Amino acid sequence: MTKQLSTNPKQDGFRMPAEHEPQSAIWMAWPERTDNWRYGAKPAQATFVEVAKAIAKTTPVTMVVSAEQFENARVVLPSYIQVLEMSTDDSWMRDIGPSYVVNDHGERRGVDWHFNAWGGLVDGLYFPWDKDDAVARKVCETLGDDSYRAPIVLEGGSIHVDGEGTLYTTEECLLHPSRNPDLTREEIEDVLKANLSIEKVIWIPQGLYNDETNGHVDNLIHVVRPGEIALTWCDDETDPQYIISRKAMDVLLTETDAKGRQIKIHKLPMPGPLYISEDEANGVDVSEGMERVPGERLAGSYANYLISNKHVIYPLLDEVHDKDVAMLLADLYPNYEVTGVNAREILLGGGNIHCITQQIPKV
Ligand code: KQY
Repeated sequence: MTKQLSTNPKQDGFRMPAEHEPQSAIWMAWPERTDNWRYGAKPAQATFVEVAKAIAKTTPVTMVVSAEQFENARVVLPSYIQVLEMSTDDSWMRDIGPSYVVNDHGERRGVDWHFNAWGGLVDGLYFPWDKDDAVARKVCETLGDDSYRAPIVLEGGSIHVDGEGTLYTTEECLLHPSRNPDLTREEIEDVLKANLSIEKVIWIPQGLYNDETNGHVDNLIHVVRPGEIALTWCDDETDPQYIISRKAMDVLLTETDAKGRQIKIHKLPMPGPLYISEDEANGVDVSEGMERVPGERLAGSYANYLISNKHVIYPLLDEVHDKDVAMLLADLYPNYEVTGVNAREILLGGGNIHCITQQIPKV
């Protein structure tokens, strides 16, 4: 029987591993909402199938899906992808799934953050979000793992850890009035330290331009390995991303990580800039939280890739840069496989490959 624990991971000797550490599975959630995914979510579903197939080259994948879509998902996904019925409000497993922690005795537990659809009643993207909020606990329950109900609103995509004591996040998201308005920066740091056993938080001022998550860090940077960061870069001074990336670089160059290392930065080109077309915008049902206006700037980033058991799965977003990014990633990750998946449909929904996946560490 699994338990919801009333202690915290740090006092119990558990820490959050980095994404490059061994994983036993990747979990995803099937896209369905027609006010987020165009044309009845069919193009997005086809993309999720491709992402799942790519990940499954090195890591088993579980796809959770509603009762209504179970039959369809089972048919279009290959038999080696596990399909499991579970209710969700949308399909961003990075944000609704558990952040797993492990100890030195080969045990793992889930951290189940409060989820409020990226901003609750202040500037959230949909209502209600109770099914999403219940997902982390259900994942842990299904895997037979105990969990902690962490006392703050947080999405998994708003943090990156290096597994050696450092956590990267953005002020824009974690200090946003729609997340934990009653907590100070120091109080939020204390919760992160208690729940992930990190020692140092590196606060990057802002996330990617026009990101509807209030600047998730996983859409701006990725941790390549402890002490090394891939950062979305923009050389066009007239682009709003220019100053955002520079400010991020300033912080990363000024700070040292939890082990006292100077941080090495690898620049990732920015795709585009990319915009939503009229046809793409018109394919989405109208809703209050998620506006899709033709011509609007999309929050496209190559940093939104997944690392899974010596395999990097990255989004193909712009023919001008896709191949260079593959070469760059191959350089950054020697002895890793690098797979690109055409990811425009995920981008149209507001995120990318990292946002729709959640790793379960191997113990
Ligand atoms: O982590 C993410 N990028 C989730 C984005 C949610 C967008 C909903 N339209």
